Parts: sequence; structure tokens; C-alpha cells
Amino acid sequence: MEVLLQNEDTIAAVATGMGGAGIGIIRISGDQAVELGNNLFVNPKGKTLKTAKSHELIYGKIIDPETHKDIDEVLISKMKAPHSYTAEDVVEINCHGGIVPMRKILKLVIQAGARLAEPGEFTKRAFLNGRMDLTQAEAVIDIINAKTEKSLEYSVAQLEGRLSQKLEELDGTLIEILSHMEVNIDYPEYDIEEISYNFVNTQILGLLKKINEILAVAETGKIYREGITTAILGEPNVGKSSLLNTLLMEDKAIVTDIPGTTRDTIEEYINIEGIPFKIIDTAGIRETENLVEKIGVEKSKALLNQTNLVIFMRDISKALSEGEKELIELLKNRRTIYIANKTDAVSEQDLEIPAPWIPMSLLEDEGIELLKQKMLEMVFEGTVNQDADYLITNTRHISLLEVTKTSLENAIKTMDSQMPIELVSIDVMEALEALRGITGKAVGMDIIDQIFKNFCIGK
Ligand SMILES: Nc1nc2c(ncn2[C@@H]2O[C@H](COP(=O)(O)OP(=O)(O)OP(=O)(O)O)[C@@H](O)[C@H]2O)c(=O)[nH]1
Ligand SMILES: [Mg+2]
Repeated sequence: MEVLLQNEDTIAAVATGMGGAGIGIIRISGDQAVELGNNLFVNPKGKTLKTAKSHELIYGKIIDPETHKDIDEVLISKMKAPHSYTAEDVVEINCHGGIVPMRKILKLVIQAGARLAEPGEFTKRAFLNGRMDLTQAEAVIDIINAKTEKSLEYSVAQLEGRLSQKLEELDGTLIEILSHMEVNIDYPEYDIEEISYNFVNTQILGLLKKINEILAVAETGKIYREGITTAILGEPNVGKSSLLNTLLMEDKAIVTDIPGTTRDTIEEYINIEGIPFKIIDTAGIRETENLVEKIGVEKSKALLNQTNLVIFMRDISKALSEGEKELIELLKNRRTIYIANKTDAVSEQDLEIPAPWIPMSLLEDEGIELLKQKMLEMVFEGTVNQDADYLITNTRHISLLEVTKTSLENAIKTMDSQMPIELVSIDVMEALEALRGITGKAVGMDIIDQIFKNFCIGK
């Protein structure tokens, strides 16, 4: 990894949100961090950042070194390498969270010689400096974006290295297999061929079993990370937006008695017992001549291909229309929950709602609990494993682990067809490369750049 350590410049960015909060933090990282911070900081008792202890918070002011004007009252700290987030010297300036003081201080830091950090660059440095592997670095962004507490729990486990540990075990076994095969290739005169074949075979089968176990919880991992995409579909005016609002417990979508109110899709996350659902309210589906509405309807139909779950809603006070019958036919092979809304608008004796329809009255707050239960049931149908202590959640990790698996399966095939052990070792080598792509042990810079570019600035 030594070749990658080329962070000669010092970087800086606002690490907190730019929204005008009580406190804002400007983070500086690199060899020059302490020097830069020191030149901008004055303490009433003459303390300096240079002489301060590592991880100590000191009070003072940031001044403009040219005009000597006070910029802001701050608390400043330095974290000496390697005991910092990036494993480099880090300075953090806690100033007032307004956009003006934060921008002004950042500008002074840049003028003093730092470079504005790219998105994710602090975490990238932590990775390049060996403080964390790629799965841990990626967990940082997942923690920031966590949708429910349970999602957060799994991301924190990943940051702590629980997935890395699992992968490290696999890595170790692969190395063992490879070195075993090396011996065989280097010293073919020893008659260890037979034993080696058995050893390698057993080891690879063992690895495949472990990989399958990890992949078995991949679906669950993706659910916690990305949420279940759930679209509410139905004809205009049946109560779709009302349902979204009820699930969100706020008035997000406009609700009126005019059919065709929702023209564009609205997406919001809700949390049902720790599982994130991305609920999409759609434009009611019907034949229409109105162009804007038509686009909305087309969008609703196209959306079907991107959803994990559909909530189909009808108005029970009206007869099922031809359009609705068509839609129901279209949804036949999808995970669908059927809702018969507006039961309050039908008299008791006319009310006959056969399964699988769930009776609902949003007006009288009925049927919501049953719906939530049904939503969870649909998710848990064999896929979600709530007991796993680590999860593979990231699509990049999953696909690389699948490559690892395929390469190992190829190795078994190569062995079965009595090919020389050199060829088996090529397959195993491929497996190792794919696996290391997950942790970043030996990946190209382009993949690394790809991963960190999705971060926010200041992280
Ligand atoms: N009686 C009764 N009215 C309801 C119920 N749920 C919603 N409504 C009313 O039905 C009308 C339409 O509700 P919306 O939520 O806007 O319906 P929508 O399906 O989003 O409609 P579009 O956006 O036009 O497709 C509003 O006047 C709601 O107040 C219910 O359970 N009972
Ligand atoms: Mg609507």
C-alpha cells in the first residue's frame, strides 16, 4: 500500500452542514494542518495550537492574519497523527454555525495554503493511510445515510470491521490454498499431488459454504441499506395520497376530492419496526387526455419495474372499473397488497370484502395496523434475517463476492476435469482478487476514486 501514500498537501472543508446551525466545524488534515491553524488562532492567555496537547480543546479567536481583525470566537483542537480520523495531523475549528463565519474561516485556511477537500477525501485518506479498509470506509457513508436504527446498527457493525473480519478469514484460507498449490507446482518431484488435490478440494468447498452463508443475508442487507421500494397504485381519488400522509404522520402529499390531484410521484421513507420502506405515491392510473396527467400515469406504470412491493388501492364504495381489473391482472405475479379504502362510505350490510382485500377507512383511521403488519410479512417472507450480527449490504460487495464464488466453482470444475494444478491456481487467484476488491487490499486507484466520489464534502 506504500505507493498510495502521496498525500503531501493539506486539505480543508466544512465538516458540518451548511444550514446555519449553532456550531460549525472546519476540519483540516495533513502535514501543514497544525501550522495553518496556529497562524490563524489567538488565545487570550497566549496558548498556541502548536504547544497545545493533542485532543485538547482550547478557547480563542480566529483572526485574519492580514487585517488582524477578529473573525469568530472558536474552540480549536488538534489531533496528532496517527490518532485522528485520517491518521494524519488534524485540526478542527469549532466556530459559530452561520454560513458567513464558516466560509470566512475556510477561506483563510485555504489562503494560508490548504486545498479544498473533495467529497469523501477525509475518509479516503483514512483508508489510504491504512486506518480502515474499504468496507469500513463505505460504512461511514451508510451511517450518515442510515434510514432506521436497525440500518444504523448494521452500518456501525461494518465500520467496526465485523464484515472485514469475515472476509479476512476467507482471504486467509485462499492464501493457504494458494501457497499449498505453489509447493506442488515448485516441487512436482514430491509425490504430494494426491494429498494436495484432496486438501484444496476440501478447503474450496468449505469456502464456498461460508460465501453462501454471507450471500444468504445479502438480500436482508440491501433491504436495511436501501429500503423496500413500495408504490401505492390505483385509480384517481381512491385515497393514495391520504395513505401516504397517514403512514408518514404528516401532510406531505396534497389531498383533494378532485381526481387527478397527484401529478408527479412523491417519495418518502417510513420506518416499520426498523425496516425502512420507501413509499412512493403515484398519479392515479386512468385513461386521460390531459398531457400532464398522462405523463404522470405513464410514470406510475413504468415505476412498476423498480418496486419491490405494490400497494394497490381501490375505493370500495365504487364498482370495480375495467381499468382496475386490467391493473389487477397486471399485478398478478408481483408482491401486492390489496386495499379496499373508504369502508366508511358503504353501509354495513353492503360491506362484503373478500380476502386478500384489506378493509380500510383513512377517514376513520382503520386498517392501517393491518396494512403495516402485511407489509412486514411480505418483507419477511423468507428473506429478512433479523438475527445476523453482520450483514453484507452494499451492491458492490455483493457482486464481488459473487465473482469470488464463481471463480471458486470454476476451480472445482477445473479440478474435476483432471487439469494440472497450475490451472486451478489461476481460478483461485481470481477468487482472491475479487475478494480483495471488497476490502480494497489491492485495488486500482480508479475503483477507489469511484467509491469516495459519492461522499459529501467534509467527510
Ligand atoms: N370517505 C372517505 N374519504 C376518503 C378516505 N380516504 C381518502 N378520502 C378522500 O378521498 C379524496 C381523494 O383522496 P386522495 O388521497 O387525494 O386520493 P388520491 O388517490 O391520491 O387521488 P389522485 O391524486 O387524484 O390520484 C379526498 O377528498 C380524501 O379526503 C376514506 O377512507 N373515506
Ligand atoms: Mg394523490
